[in-house]
This record gives sequence, structure tokens and C-alpha cells, in this order.
Amino acid sequence: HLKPLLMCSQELEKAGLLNKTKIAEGGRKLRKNWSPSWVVLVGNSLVFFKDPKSHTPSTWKPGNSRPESSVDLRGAQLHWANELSSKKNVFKLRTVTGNEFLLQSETDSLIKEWYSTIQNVIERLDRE
Ligand code: I3P
Repeated sequence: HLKPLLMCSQELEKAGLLNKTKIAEGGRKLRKNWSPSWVVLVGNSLVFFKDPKSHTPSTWKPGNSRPESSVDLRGAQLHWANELSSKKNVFKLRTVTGNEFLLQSETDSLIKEWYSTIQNVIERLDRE
């Protein structure tokens, strides 16, 4: 039976290391605090884990560590936001609840992949 396999491949879409800072909570501006985060795109959510050293791609499994926070991508908005930082390759993710995050990578190809993967999920949810 193929169904469990298909469900797995749909659920864990992407995982990797990005620099992250939250810049707003419920529409209220926060002070930036950049830190590396292990970011996992599972289903409709972007999930953030602390301590990325212990979550290398080969050993990470959903369930063996506790997420720091997670973001529901339904109704979220994604924009390139290089004007919001002195760093390069920055995009902003805004949730329906008014939480805003900046995500960044020094690697151009990597950040482009993340941007389009997250955008695809948002567009899929918009069509539902
Ligand atoms: C912030 C820190 C951030 C920087 C931010 C500074 O200072 O240097 O890295 O954001 O710039 O205010 P502090 O550590 O004293 O809070 P970027 O790295 O994204 O530029 P900003 O205030 O212009 O956003």
C-alpha cells in the first residue's frame, strides 16, 4: 500500500540551517536577535529548532527533539526584505497573527530554494 509513503514525502518538505530573527509579535515590533536555527518545513508549518549542531540533516528526525516555535503558513505572506537588514539574502515571513520573522543565509542558492518552497506551500494553502 503506497499511502503512508506518499504522506511522508508530502509532510517533510525541507530542512536546513538558516539565520533567524523574530521582528514582530502580534504586530508589535521586537528588537532583532539573530541566531542560527534548524528550520523544518512539515506540512503547513515551518518549525524552528534550537541548537542546530545536534540536528544535522543525516540524524534529524521529527519527534526526537522539541521545537522552539512553529509558524502556520496558512495566509502567511513572504517577501524579499534586503532593505530590513545589513545582511544579504534576507526574506520576511509574516503570519496571519502578525508575527514577523526574517530568515537569512549566506548561500544564494539555498535561500532561493527556501523562498520558493515556502511560497509554493503558501500558494497551495491559498487555493484550498
Ligand atoms: C542590532 C544587531 C543586528 C542588526 C540591527 C541592530 O543591534 O546589530 O544584527 O540587524 O540592525 O540594531 P543590537 O545587537 O544592539 O540589537 P541586521 O544584522 O539585520 O542588520 P537594525 O536596527 O538596523 O535592524
